[in-house]
Amino acid sequence: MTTNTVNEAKRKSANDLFESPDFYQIDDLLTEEHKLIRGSIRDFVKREISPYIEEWCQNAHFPYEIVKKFGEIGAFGPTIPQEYGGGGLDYISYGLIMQEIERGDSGMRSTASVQGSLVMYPIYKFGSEEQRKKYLPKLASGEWLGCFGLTEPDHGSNPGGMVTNFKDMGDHYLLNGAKMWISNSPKADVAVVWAKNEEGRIHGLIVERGMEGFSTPETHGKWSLRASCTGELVFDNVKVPKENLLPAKSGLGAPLMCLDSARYGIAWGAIGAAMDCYDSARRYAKERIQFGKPIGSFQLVQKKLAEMLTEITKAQLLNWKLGKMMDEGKATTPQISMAKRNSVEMALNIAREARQIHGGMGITGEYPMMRHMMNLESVVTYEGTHDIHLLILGADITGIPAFQ
Ligand code: TGC
Ligand code: FAD
Repeated sequence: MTTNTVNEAKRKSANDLFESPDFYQIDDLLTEEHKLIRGSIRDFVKREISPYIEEWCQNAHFPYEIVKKFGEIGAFGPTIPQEYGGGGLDYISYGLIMQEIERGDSGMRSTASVQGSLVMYPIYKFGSEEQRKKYLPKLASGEWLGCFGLTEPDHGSNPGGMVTNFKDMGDHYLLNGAKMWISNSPKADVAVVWAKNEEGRIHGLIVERGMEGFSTPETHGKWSLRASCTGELVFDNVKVPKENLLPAKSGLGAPLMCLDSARYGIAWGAIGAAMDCYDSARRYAKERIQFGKPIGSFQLVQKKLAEMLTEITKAQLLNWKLGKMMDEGKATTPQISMAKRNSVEMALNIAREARQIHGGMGITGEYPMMRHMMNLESVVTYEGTHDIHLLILGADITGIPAFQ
């Protein structure tokens, strides 16, 4: 990309005209507080993300300064109680925050959802009171950045097979192994790491940057989530203090509970990416003239736009209901899988169709579709692949797990 093209992309994204569709008056289901929260995050994205995101992605740059800014606007741990620095908000608010941030960029939403759902949530849910007090306020404010280490080089969809392990050495634990594909890892101050003890039981451990034998090499060359940093976690005889073990829950169910919360956030986030693509396509269809008319006057273009709006509206309603069930503590893992899977597939389809409406211009950084599309190729894989979520639903429907 030439400097001129980057500048043009910056100029366009700086002038962020985004308007969200609300075809079924779903705003009527939101409280005034929900709308205020959504508005403030939308303004933040227009001010702090849209003007720069194209350049960050083109240069594969993670803007570390965004961490503190996310802390200031309450994007980290919105559902964690206020006494620990969280927002004390409901799950609809959490969803709306993820939706607005991912409307800006999925990589930015990754930074926020890992910190809230995968780092703060396990410390809050499974941590001791001392751990909560030590870590949560600093993570909520963005003073510290966290990451979540579950996936390993040979164990992605099947985390239960993990080989990362720790031994009880009397006054400390000795941690060995490696994690791969870890969002935030190269810059993280704190890692929540899942590892097996000598009996093969999975536990969560809090590992801090600076512990001897702990390193976080960055993964380069991604075509997706280029504004998010991704890396490994390598543990070479790391001495972890005993007070860093999360005491309240062990077993694979503990990290899977965290994933429920993060997958819920992704279900909303992906709608944000879809809305951004739809909004750009709607605008372009009215402005772009071919054969003497706006391309939006052709039936084939209208079909694309009508189908996009239909799918966004269906996903909005599904997510809103899921949010209510989350607040009531009734949402099940398969219900969350259905929403994550539906939203991401819907967003990917809309990104592709919206790209087509923009013709050749659609492949440039002047418009957001290619960036969203490439980002969504990670979103459809992480937090459980599209097919794993289908199998979670299949197991729920039939009572027969088909994972192996
Ligand atoms: P399975 O036998 O089904 O379950 C093992 C144990 O866990 C219990 N359990 C749960 N407990 C609480 N909440 C849940 N949601 C639970 N789901 C299961 C279950 O009852 C059982 O307990 P027990 O006491 O009987 O042992 O486990 P399985 O090994 O057959 O695996 C099932 C499977 C494949 C669905 C699961 O492992 C899975 O979800 N795999 C996908 C892995 C995944 O999603 N990884 C994500 C890594 S993190 C990430 O991608 C972050 S990206 C973030 C970003 O940048 O935004
Ligand atoms: P595999 O598990 O090897 O799957 C490969 C293919 O096989 C997939 O299509 C899958 O659906 C299919 N497959 C596997 N098992 C079955 C089966 N039983 N039946 C049918 N099909 C099957 N992980 C973390 O722990 N923390 C993070 O912060 C994190 N961030 C990530 C960021 C990015 C950008 C990416 C790309 C990944 C991240 N991940 C993270 C890892 C992510 O969760 C895994 O990539 C994902 O769970 C899939 O694992 P895998 O890549 O090893 O694929």
